[in-house]
Amino acid sequence: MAAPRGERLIITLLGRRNVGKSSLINGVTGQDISIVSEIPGTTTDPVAKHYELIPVGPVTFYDTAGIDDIGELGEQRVKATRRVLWRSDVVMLVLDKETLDEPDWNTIRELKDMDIPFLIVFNKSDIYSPGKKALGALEDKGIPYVIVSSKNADHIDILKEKLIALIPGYFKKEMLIIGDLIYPRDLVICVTPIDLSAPKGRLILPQVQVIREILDRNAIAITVKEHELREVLTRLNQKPVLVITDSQVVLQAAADVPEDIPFTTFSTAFARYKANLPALLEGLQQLDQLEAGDKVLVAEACSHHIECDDIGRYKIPQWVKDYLGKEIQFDIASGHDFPDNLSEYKLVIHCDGCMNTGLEFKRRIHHCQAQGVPVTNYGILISKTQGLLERVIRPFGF
Ligand SMILES: Nc1nc2c(ncn2[C@@H]2O[C@H](COP(=O)(O)OP(=O)(O)OP(=O)(O)O)[C@@H](O)[C@H]2O)c(=O)[nH]1
Ligand SMILES: [Mg+2]
Repeated sequence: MAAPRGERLIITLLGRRNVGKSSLINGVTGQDISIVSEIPGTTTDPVAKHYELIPVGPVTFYDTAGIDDIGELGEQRVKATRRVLWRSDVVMLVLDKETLDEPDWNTIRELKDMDIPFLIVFNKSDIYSPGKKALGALEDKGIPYVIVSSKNADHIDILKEKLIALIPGYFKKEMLIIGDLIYPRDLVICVTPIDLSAPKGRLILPQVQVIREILDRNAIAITVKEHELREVLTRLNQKPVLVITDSQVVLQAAADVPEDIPFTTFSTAFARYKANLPALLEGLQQLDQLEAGDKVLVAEACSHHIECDDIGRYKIPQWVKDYLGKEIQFDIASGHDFPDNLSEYKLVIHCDGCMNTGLEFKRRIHHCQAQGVPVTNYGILISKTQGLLERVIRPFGF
């Protein structure tokens, strides 16, 4: 079964033109996916290849255009490569020469700044050997490297091992969404509104993941729409250990759940699981400081979810205006285009990141913090505007 996009590890091959990025993707996956040629600049657009990396699971390899591409088109290609970089969980920086020069060190610095784990791959070992000085410098800095030949399939197995060693804990399922709050046979109620903006014929990914986690814990998941919540609570002969609701109906759901039953929202749970809940709570404090005319950026991780579109464009601005009683200016950033320069914004309100891997969400938080711009997310902001923030963060010990 295909893994949901938000759960796929993204591994990107980065490097100058002609170093053998495409050959390596073909070598690692054992398939001829990317076109290989001796002409520099063969790969123009990022190419995604889904692959089952044992024992990690489903991953996506991204082949990219050379980062030294030139001319107007070249510049656009480099930009496209950068966009992929933002979403990458792990990077393989491919080189095909003995020494590391200034541009290589700049790329290394950039990857470090972006907090992306990376591996240096010296490719084409059949025709040269990386110099002692270069290897010594990498060792001194604790940067992992591997020496391979995609042509002869030399050391591709070692490359895979080193790659797996870099994979963040998040993907190794070391973290839980709500599983740490529940025990076997516990009852958990999930409140999932089905309105016009809900996707046809299915639940959204965070809801599915939570239900799965409840079942994995041998607990009992009851899924209801907000209208049935009150009735279900009266029909149960046991108190649920948690009620978790979609943020959009948090006000209505909270009114139906007695105060002594732990109550939260999917997005609060996901902010803790995937992002950085303390940082998002800190960013949220800025809401009360906003003045009329201030600019706020609403950022969506994906551009194709009608349900998110509606929340970001209409509901969030309205809730904020109602809460503050002030006219605030809203800009929208959608998909993988997250602005480099955030200086004009007083606050960034990010979507809950269901399609983002944890790292991309964290990286964006980091990016906002580096520029001194407070950042928060949809779900906890909505809870605050409805006066329910304290209640939804309480189950997590805040
Ligand atoms: N000798 C040798 N040649 C290699 C090796 N890997 C790739 N090549 C050759 O290097 C050239 C470039 O390979 P590609 O895989 O197209 O390189 P790329 O980095 O994807 O290049 P662009 O898409 O143009 O940026 C081709 O002629 C390959 O056959 C290797 O391990 N050894
Ligand atoms: Mg290529």
